[in-house]
Parts: sequence; C-alpha cells; structure tokens
Amino acid sequence: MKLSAAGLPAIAAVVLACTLPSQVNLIVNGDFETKTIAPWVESGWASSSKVSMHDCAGAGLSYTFNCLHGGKSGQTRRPNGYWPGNAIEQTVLMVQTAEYLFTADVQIQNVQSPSTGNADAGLIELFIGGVSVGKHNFGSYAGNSKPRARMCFRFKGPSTGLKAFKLDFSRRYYSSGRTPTAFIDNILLTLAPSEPIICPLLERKINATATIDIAGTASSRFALFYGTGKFASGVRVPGFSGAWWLSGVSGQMFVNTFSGTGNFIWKPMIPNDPGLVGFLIHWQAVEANTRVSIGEVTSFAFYR
Ligand SMILES: [Ca+2]
Repeated sequence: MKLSAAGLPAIAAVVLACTLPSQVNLIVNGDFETKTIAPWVESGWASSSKVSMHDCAGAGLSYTFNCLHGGKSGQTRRPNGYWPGNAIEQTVLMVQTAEYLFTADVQIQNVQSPSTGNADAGLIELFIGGVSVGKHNFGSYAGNSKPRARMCFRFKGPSTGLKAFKLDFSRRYYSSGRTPTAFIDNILLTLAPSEPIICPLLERKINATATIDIAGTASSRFALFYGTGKFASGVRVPGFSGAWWLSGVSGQMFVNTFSGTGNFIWKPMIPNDPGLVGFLIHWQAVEANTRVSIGEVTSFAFYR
C-alpha cells in the first residue's frame, strides 16, 4: 500500500469500529499516582526513598518515586565498579523471546546541595529476573542542573515465568549528604509494541534542538502525527495494525522514509514559546510497506 500524505490524517475520523479498553501497561502503579510505592517492593540500600510530588517529566507536578543514588560503605562493589544502591521491583509475567518496549521518565537533581556538582550522578538499570536488559547512565552532574531523560528501549524477554522486574539505582560512589537524588515516573512496559516507535532522546527544552528517534521497518515510508489530546480508548482501523489514539487539535508533522536500518532521527528546533512549557503533546507515527501499521502512542512535554 502506498502511503498517502493526504489520506493518513483521515484515520482520526474513522468510525470507532473497534476500540481497545486502554493502553496496556504490564506494570502496576508505574506512575505512582496511588501516592504510595505498592505493589513495588524496595530492596538494596534504600536511602531517603519516597513517593512525592515532583516535575520529573517536565509536564508538571506528579507523584514520582525518588531516592538518593548510590550505596554505602561496607557493601561489595559490583564488577562494573558501582555501589549497589536502592532498587524497586514488582513481579511481571514474562515470555522468553517476546518483544517488550520499556519507557520511563527519569531525572537527576541535587536536592540536598543544589549548587554542588558530582562526579557521577548514577546509573538506572532494568533487570528482569536478574538479567540486565537496559539502562540509562546520567554520568557527571553539573551543579544547579536538573537533567531529564526518557528511558526507552526494546528487549526480548530473557526467560518465561513470573520474574522480578527490578529498577536499580547504582553509582560509582556511595551516598552522602551531597549525593544527587534520582527521580523516576511513568514506567511503562508494553508487550509486542507496534511500530513505528517514537522515543525522545536527551533533553526536550524550549529554544533548543530536540532529538526524536523514530524506529520502524527498514526503508518504509512513514508519517509522524501529533495531537493535543488522547482518546480514552485506542481506535482500531480495519485493515491496519495498531490503534489510533490522537484527538483534540491533531495533524501531520511530515512524511519521510526510514533508513536501511529502520531509523529516522528528527531534530526539530523547539520555539522559545513559554506556552509550550509543560504542555503534554501526544505522538504517533504510521508506516506503510506491505501493510499499514499504526505505531505506539507516546506523550511528552517540552520544558525550560
Ligand atoms: Ca506520576
């Protein structure tokens, strides 16, 4: 099927022939909006950990898990030289070789001593049944900064069964009165995600260039769409895989072609418009090759 630049926005207007109940997140309380950590269980060395209101994602205040990064003297360092710090985990039914998409908003901020930089702001790593499947390394920290990132990666289930889904906060040094605080929110685990998949990389500040990774089928044509709203239920479009979620003021950003490895990096200059700050925008891409596939919806805001 040939992708029509004019035809794709009409997807949003298709009759609601079939809807999904909601976006399926295999993680319970991944947004911490219950105001508590449950059913997550803490392990390792829990240091100043709590669920509190914080603007982790740059989209406004929201209940967020946070802890001091790093371990303590007397522990055994890991082979990578990091001190094991705090970890949160819950049990998830995993299927070996099935594909999963993990996303989470993470941030580092030195709450205890804001102007103090740090040689290592730590590593946030996802382990499934003890196997590392992905991580984000904040590296060194500049005083008075609040670096944000979106963890976003796909992985194959390492084994089948009820597995510990553990987010681990380790660091090259152990915690002290000047250690930065790590924040995490909006933890989402999707089984068999539909391509294309959109992941913002690095910071998303206004008056700066953003970097958005879009991944799909090699050499396929695709279109990127945005919406100011998101339906409560995804809309299935007959003949297309995936589901359509964008509502409100929505439109097409551009049409382009994935590389031979199925990637496209979009680097838009974000206007210096205070009206954009904290405004949640929803995104989906649609690709066409032997069939039309509507990719996973993702949402993020821009911030100062
Ligand atoms: Ca939250």
